[in-house]
Amino acid sequence: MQKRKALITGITGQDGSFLAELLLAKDYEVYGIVRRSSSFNRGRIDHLHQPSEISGLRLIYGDMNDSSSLNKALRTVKPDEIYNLAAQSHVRVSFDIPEYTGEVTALGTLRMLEAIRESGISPRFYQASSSELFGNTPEIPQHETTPFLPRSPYAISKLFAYWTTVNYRESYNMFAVNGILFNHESERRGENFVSRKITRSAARIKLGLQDKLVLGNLDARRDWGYAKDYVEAMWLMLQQDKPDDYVIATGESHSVRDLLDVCFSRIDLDWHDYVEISPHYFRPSEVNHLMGDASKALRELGWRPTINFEGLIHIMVDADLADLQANNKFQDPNAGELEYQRAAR
Ligand code: NAP
Ligand code: G4F
Repeated sequence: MQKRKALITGITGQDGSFLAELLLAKDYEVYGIVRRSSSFNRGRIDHLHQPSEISGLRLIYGDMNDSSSLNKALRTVKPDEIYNLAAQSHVRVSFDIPEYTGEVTALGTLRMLEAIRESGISPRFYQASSSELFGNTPEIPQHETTPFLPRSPYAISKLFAYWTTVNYRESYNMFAVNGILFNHESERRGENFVSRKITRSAARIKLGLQDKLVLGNLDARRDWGYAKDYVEAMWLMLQQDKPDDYVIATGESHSVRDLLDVCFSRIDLDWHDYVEISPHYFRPSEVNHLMGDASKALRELGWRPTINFEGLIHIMVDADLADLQANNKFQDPNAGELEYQRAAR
């Protein structure tokens, strides 16, 4: 029997790497679109990229801002499923580069949907929508019918992508779905998102590599889950009889302060001794409280999270400690600190 073929945009990111692992384990042929970068950007998928004849993973150069590369990828791969995970995904950064964020995150999705329409094939399409769509809605918890109130160029770009996906489903009868995923993290999370910034810094502080951690708003509340659980939900959405949109969340919310408590107590330190607050890390407009109601996903997809908040933060800080120790990054206390502080936005 022919293997099913999946095409993943954003395969080099946190979710792309976990999704590629999941699909390879399900015996898919996996194709990933990667963009050219001056420094190596495949650290998260290196372990999967053995000779492709063995691993079933193949990488193709392309970019969400380059329609012809998307058209070509569809023509050559002819995928059964497409997972559109590529985005400029950092909310704070989207205020600095709003136009670029819109290009990649909003128009990039439109380009991919148009490429599908023009290709003459009928792959199932997953769009990486976000709880940021809900913004500062007064409704808590948020579910599929909660009105959207986006608060950043990122969220507005994702709103465009969300409605474009719905529109292509309704207008062209495409199997196109939105996964409205709440925050999900892991040991592979980018180091400038708050969870990983905290776990990485805590591990560095524990090993004497860093003496302070500078953060922004500690009162923001998020519904944080484990990325590995969430990619399973993406796949499930594309296995249904009919296309629909689903909220994926744990149903619990915690503040950034709670995250500091759990993380630092895991390594027997008191975060109050190390954390400083800087206006630099506040956003022009903040999303205060996100908490999702994933009961539709539980009912229709049979999906539920397996890792709770505390378990997630423990996985992350333990992995950061182990990584720093294994790579002897703790032997020179000054190495890389300045560079690290600058990069951790
Ligand atoms: P991530 O780690 O930031 O990964 C983003 C991916 O997009 C990377 O592979 C990146 O490539 C790629 N990309 C960026 N610009 C591109 C372009 N112009 N052309 C092609 N590829 C491009 O994000 P993530 O956390 O895995 O999230 C995956 C998706 O889910 C994103 O769309 C994000 O907005 C959305 N989402 C995430 C969460 C969450 O909590 N993680 C929640 C809801 C929705 P490089 O490696 O080359 O930079
Ligand atoms: O970790 P964050 O940067 O994630 P944010 O803004 O919630 O966005 C993430 O989740 C979305 C889903 O809801 C995704 F769509 C999006 O792609 C991304 O993955 O910030 C979380 C909270 C914010 O309220 C922020 O103000 O942490 C607060 N925070 C406080 N100090 C900080 C910092 N955030 C960052 N990145 N850095 C800080 O120093």
